[in-house]
Amino acid sequence: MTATILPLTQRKGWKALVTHHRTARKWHLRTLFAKRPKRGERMTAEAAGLFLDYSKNRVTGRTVKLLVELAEESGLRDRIDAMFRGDKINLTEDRAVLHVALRAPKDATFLVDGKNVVPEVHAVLDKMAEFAGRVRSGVWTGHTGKRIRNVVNIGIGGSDLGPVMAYEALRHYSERGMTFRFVSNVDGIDFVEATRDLDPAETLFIVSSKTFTTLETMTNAESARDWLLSGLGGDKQAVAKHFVAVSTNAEKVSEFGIDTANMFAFWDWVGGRYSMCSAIGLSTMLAIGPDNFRALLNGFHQMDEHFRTAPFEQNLPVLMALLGIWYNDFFGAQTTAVLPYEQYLKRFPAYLQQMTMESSGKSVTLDGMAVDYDTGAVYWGEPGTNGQHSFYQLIHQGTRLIPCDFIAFGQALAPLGRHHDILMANVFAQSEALAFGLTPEQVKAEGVPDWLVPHRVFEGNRPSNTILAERLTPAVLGALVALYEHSVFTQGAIWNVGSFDQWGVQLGKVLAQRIVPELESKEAPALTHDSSTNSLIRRYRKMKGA
Ligand code: G6Q
Repeated sequence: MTATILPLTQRKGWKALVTHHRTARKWHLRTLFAKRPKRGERMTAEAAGLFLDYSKNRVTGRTVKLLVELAEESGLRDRIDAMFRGDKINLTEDRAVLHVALRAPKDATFLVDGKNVVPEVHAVLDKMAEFAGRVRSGVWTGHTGKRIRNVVNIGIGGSDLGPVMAYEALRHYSERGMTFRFVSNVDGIDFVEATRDLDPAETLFIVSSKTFTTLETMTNAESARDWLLSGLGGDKQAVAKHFVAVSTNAEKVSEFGIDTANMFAFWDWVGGRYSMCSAIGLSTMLAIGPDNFRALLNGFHQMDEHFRTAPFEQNLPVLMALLGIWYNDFFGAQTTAVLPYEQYLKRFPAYLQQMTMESSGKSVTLDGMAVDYDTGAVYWGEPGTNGQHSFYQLIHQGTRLIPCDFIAFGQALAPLGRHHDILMANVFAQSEALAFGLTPEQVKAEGVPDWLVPHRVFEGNRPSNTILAERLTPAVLGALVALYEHSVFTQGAIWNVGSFDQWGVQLGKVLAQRIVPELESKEAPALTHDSSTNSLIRRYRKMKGA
């Protein structure tokens, strides 16, 4: 499929962009807007409840055309079709990549090895809904007959970040009579703090792990079992009423002591960081209820369909991906800031960090050749307006180019006096200031003394996207997450990197397992690491009195 596609920097579209960039880098957004007064109305696109204004980017219609041509030449259309067809596009793990099947309607067909997986997806969703209904209504009780009031999700990485983000984002829709906590870190503090005020008799643990072998998760799950049993008098039967599992590994689940009847399955064609629509979303469903969870899936599906069918020049994920490539590969931008003006989205940047950086943090192509261009940008961000009083200074006046994604909503979920207008005024003011800045003449006209002028000048020309939606609903959250998922996919297709493996994560899993016995052994172990690691291990053993 990729055989006929040239290496990126040899593609016609790439070369055309290199030439185009020689002129484009001299443009200023002030001039671009002055020349095309309707730019702000025209450079927009809309889908699945999201409105994208990309006019404050250092591009013209021609730039977008060239970028789209690059996408076409890079075989993006074929890649999209291959993903939706269930081809094993995760080459290094020989797996299909079908998170889109997790949010497909019942009558859809998605084939993995010739088998339609949609019925299984819906069977699990129905099982989750039935379970969530029983817990939320109090029919499912704990070992002592008490109602479940606390849910603790134990998982890490892809088995944690989606659930935490979605819970925080959709808190407005959540069952307020229940408490939701998320334990991920192997640092015992995470577990201790999450459970210190909970009554074991009212607590349900969801052990979420695709492999059910992840050291952090299994360590936390074991501590949870001890905590529960010591709180409930040691009767092992209690585990069945207080533990459920979300996993692809039934054998390990039952080895742990969880009845596989209380296991919610998913499949190897669901990548960890793309799994929040699978049973990994069980805590989300418990919090917001099955109907809202289905609305969330439907929002994802709307964006999936848009991505699959819309022409590239109107395709939100494709446009955002191409703009990212423009700054990353041609302007040398190293990072992208994601700035939600919505407190409920406070964990969204952290969630995106995994999705983008684990997927695009690659330096060889799918054929194993070293890339000679930059791949994944560093993603980071904080909710507005807090960031404005901290790191925005560097975005406005620093030496680095930091493209920003502003995310905001027309209506507040909890309207309070003038708050929302003030919040929104800040979003618009920031993107305006970043784009247009303040010239020395404008600063002088304010009566600023000459010596102070350079400090008060804002060069402007700092690009941003603004994403607006009516209201943060479950469906809009789904569309927003899918927007970034497909944007990452598009960039991966153009960079020709494997967006769906994570060997870097795998390495960490193996290395720590090797050192654990060296820290725990009674006898001083024979250490064969480098001199730094050896002496750190010795120092630690001394500190803990070993
Ligand atoms: C995600 C990664 C990684 C994974 C965690 C947890 O794409 O693969 O973050 O989700 O390492 O793995 P388990 O779900 O197997 O515990």
